[in-house]
Amino acid sequence: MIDLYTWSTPNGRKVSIMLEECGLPYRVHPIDISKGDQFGPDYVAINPNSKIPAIVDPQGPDGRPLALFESGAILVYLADKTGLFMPADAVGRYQVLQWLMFQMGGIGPMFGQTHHFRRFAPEPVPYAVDRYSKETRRLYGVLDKRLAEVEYVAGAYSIADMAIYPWCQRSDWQGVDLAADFPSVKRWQDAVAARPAVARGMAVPA
Ligand SMILES: N[C@@H](CCC(=O)N[C@@H](CS)C(=O)NCC(=O)O)C(=O)O
Repeated sequence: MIDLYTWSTPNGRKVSIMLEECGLPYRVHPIDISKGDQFGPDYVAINPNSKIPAIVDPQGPDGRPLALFESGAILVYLADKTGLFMPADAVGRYQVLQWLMFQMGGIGPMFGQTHHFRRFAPEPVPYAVDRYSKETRRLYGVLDKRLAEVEYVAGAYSIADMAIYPWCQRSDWQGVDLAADFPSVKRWQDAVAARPAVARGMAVPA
């Protein structure tokens, strides 16, 4: 059984969505990042970067336990392990990886900064709010254009959708009205939300 170390954030939920979609048995270990659990020595031994999520698969590719951190790497690993949510053909695989990297290098860090400066910064920093809010809207624009052309970000439903979706669930934190401003993202968001495995994954940790 896979051990999942996670918390109730978009990066954690990407992985619980994928585990639910694949039907892989897993055990949840909540790492309360508001209390500093990510810095405990037992967790640092699994993820030296002290961030959630991480997994330990007792049955790694060589039959030995494998510990993995970085949510994008975990999603690729689970897709390779199961043969699910990643196309077998090379072009399709690179399309998925492209949009996964768009999330990992763009949406995740930029939306994360928007959340920080709009909600959690101890003092108002108008320059940062403006900078990250603008970049968030720009990224939504790229996504909206893409989703006006295809049903899911890489064509068929894949780990790229699972990576992006939890970040879009916090559009209110970003000051973004998806229905009004990014209708194709909203259409896609509703389609992803309707998947029972996504609803279960978004509820982890309980
Ligand atoms: N690139 C990493 C980012 C992970 C990350 O930033 N996790 C946040 C929660 S969403 C975290 O653990 N924060 C705790 C901290 O910064 O101390 C990934 O995708 O796994």
